[in-house]
Amino acid sequence: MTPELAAALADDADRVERALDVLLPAGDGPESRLFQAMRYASLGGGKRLRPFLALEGARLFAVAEACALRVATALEMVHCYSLVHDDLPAMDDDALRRGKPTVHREFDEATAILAGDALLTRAFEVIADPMTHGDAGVRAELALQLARAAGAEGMVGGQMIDLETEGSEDLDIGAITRLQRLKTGALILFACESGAVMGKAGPGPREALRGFAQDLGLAFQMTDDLLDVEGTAAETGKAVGKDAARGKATFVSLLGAERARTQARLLAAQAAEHLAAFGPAAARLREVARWVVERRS
Ligand code: GRG
Repeated sequence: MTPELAAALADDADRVERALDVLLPAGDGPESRLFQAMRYASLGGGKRLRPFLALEGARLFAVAEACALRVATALEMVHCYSLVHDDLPAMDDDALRRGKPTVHREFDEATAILAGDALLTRAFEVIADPMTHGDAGVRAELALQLARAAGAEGMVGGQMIDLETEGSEDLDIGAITRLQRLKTGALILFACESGAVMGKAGPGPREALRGFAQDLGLAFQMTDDLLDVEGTAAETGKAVGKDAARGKATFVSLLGAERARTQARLLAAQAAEHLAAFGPAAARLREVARWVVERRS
């Protein structure tokens, strides 16, 4: 990663951290345990890739930073909720996430379910708030797109396919690609396109960002599959070797590590090409595509 990209990622991560701190107050009374769990799930960890994509996308259209930050932070809340629920005993039953005990291990299962629910709903509360954007039509479109990305025809649908097909021998590359487009790709697509929604961009730039996101999402997932095979828990902050242990078909199990790596790099390069028309303004997005496939966490 170039020092410029590292600084930009760190800077935006810091902004998101501070926004999460404000938007997820500690709370008091008997429900304070819920607020603590929401904060535990969201603060102090993660690469903050999705918010970075949203903030950088918004910069292409000169969207007000405060508006973009609220959308980026809401998106991160949805992502954090998905991690909390994915780690539950009924799903992946994981003990480690972002280098610390998962929410149900640190608190308890019921609290983890509620914290996930409350993060998801808080995200939509943030998007719908007039402070996020002065134009109610833009707020409605953001809510619609985020709901589609996160719901049954997006991330949650992808998770269902994942659970249903676990251990199945029949999954081919087309089926895995579809699963991952929903499970991880849909939220990455929202991240990349949300700036164009906030900036009321025309169909050309929106299509370019969608193309970028689709290739980036797959490259991201291929790298995630590679890290599950080749990474360590110390690097990734989560358990590794899980896919093979569960007999999951992944890009790596189907293509082999070397082809998956080559394919991920090709997709990252292709992702960057979609942004040609933005010129130097999209340099950081192009750079982040390169980093996504070389990352170790
Ligand atoms: C349970 C509703 C529900 C959805 C689960 C996205 C998802 C669907 C589960 C996350 C589990 C997982 C390992 C998915 C594969 C790729 C992925 C999304 C990894 C985690 O994202 P990163 O690497 O995590 O951006 P950080 O911690 O850096 O934010």
